Amino acid sequence: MFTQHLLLLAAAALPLITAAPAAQPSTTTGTHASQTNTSPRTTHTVVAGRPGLRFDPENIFADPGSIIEFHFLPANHTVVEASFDAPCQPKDATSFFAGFFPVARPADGSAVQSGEVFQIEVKDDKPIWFYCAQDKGRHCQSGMVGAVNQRVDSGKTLEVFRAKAAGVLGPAGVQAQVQGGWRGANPNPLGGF
Ligand SMILES: [Cu+2]
Repeated sequence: MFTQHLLLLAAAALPLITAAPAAQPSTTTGTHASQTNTSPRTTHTVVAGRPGLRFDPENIFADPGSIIEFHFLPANHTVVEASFDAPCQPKDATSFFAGFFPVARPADGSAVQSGEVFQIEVKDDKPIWFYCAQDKGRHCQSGMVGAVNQRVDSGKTLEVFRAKAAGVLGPAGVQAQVQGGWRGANPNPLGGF
């Protein structure tokens, strides 16, 4: 009886001991006040630029409150939020934009990634569409696009989005500044390798 009581106490204390630290707080204004809570968050790592002109994974399912953390491989990728109907342009003035991440490709072929990452918070269960806006090589039009929480039964799927992107004639668009997320030191330099 006494042992059982102790176990219950231990179990009750456990979440306090093992709670993971919250994601890095955003330095942008506005929407990240909820990050001051202490609940653990799931972080989904997405690598830009592997394999080839792709995000990996490019089709993410993430609960509201979780974090998508973008890592950047050579050569000079970015990530921007689009609308489903216009794949290579920012969705609107508030769409997230990570800025560019120039990373030199080592001569010996070893794996490297940017010393910085970009994090966004998944605020609800609505689909999020994104693309790489690097115009040298036309990354968006070449298929460097991705989705968070696509609805596979809606007709608005990643494959349809990619096909729309392939038909974009003009250059891909960016925002005037990094916004809509947190850009900072890479907390997991081997993430995605
Ligand atoms: Cu790219």
